[in-house]
Amino acid sequence: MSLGWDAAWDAVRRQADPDGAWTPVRIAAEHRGAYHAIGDGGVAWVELTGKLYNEAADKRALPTVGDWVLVERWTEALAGNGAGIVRALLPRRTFLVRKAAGEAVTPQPLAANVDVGLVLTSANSDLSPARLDRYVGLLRDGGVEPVLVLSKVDLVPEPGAALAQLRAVSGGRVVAISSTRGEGLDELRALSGAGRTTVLLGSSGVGKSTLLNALIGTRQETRELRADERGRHTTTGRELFVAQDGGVWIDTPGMRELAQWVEEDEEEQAFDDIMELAQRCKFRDCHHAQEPDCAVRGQVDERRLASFRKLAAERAAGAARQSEAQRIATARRARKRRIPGKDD
Ligand SMILES: Nc1nc2c(ncn2[C@@H]2O[C@H](COP(=O)(O)OP(=O)(O)OP(=O)(O)O)[C@@H](O)[C@H]2O)c(=O)[nH]1
Ligand SMILES: [Mg+2]
Ligand SMILES: [Zn+2]
Repeated sequence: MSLGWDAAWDAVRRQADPDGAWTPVRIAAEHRGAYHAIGDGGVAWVELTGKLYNEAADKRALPTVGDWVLVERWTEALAGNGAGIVRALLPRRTFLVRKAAGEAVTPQPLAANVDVGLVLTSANSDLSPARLDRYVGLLRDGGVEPVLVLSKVDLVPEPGAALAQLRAVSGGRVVAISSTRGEGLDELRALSGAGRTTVLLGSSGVGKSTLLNALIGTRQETRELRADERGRHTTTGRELFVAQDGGVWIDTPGMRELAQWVEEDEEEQAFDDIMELAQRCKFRDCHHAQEPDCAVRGQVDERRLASFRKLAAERAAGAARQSEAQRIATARRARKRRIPGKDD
């Protein structure tokens, strides 16, 4: 097993489990209350104890994709004999959390222990610097260096101008790729590679899963898009994959989980200027109303600001409704998708 495990992780593990009674495994996918974990011997179900679950103040205290956890009954779980039991969550080296853009929505963990963050934007659609900037911010806040990727360059005659725009956003590395032609993939493989963990981020339809398929040949569902269509959601959950070369990759669903950011792309673009100004507000959750050191108030038309506030409020309410609906749907699915062997 490598999956990114190294001597430093071993030291952390010995602190949490001096007797070495538990097995370190990595969370590969989340299903409310239960997880797929990957470790020595393969993939199996693991579960939290009620105690761990109840003691968690919010989702950040619970395992998420990419986390290292110590489990009991791993061998049994591998044999399909119930789920392994998560006894400890090892401290994260890096941690990506979606913070609510304006309103008080609880923080949503995206991935843990990521080394490289690829932010994709496709060459054949409008580039939103404000949106890219938010991904870059999310990665940097989590301790991860962003790499901006211009995808589908096979669809445009000249990507030069778009690449220059991307460089202006991050000041970091920018890579042009075509998954269909295989261009730029070696550069991405060189960034990732054995023991490193790379997360793919970006709006729905930019080609994250297609890239992953091209890189590691995992069968990730992709969807054919009509030429004029903006992306629709295909990938439905975050999931961790291991490449032949030992590199670890985390695919994410475009904007479904990040609903509050860009569910309504068009609407948001109408407020790009406000979003950009808002980055200089003193408070991250500034409502641009009475807050001190607001960079927006007074800079834009008051009526536009009012509709922006309205949109932000609607979106917060929508996100709350959606997460409740999601909770119910996932609980239902989890009940159906019983852990093999557990209840038989
Ligand atoms: N021409 C061309 N099409 C591509 C390329 N990469 C992806 N596509 C197409 O773009 C569409 C969307 O690709 P996906 O990989 O499903 O996009 P995604 O980012 O995973 O989308 P979500 O899972 O919804 O977040 C598919 O029809 C792909 O075939 C590319 O390099 N060139
Ligand atoms: Mg996908
Ligand atoms: Zn403000």
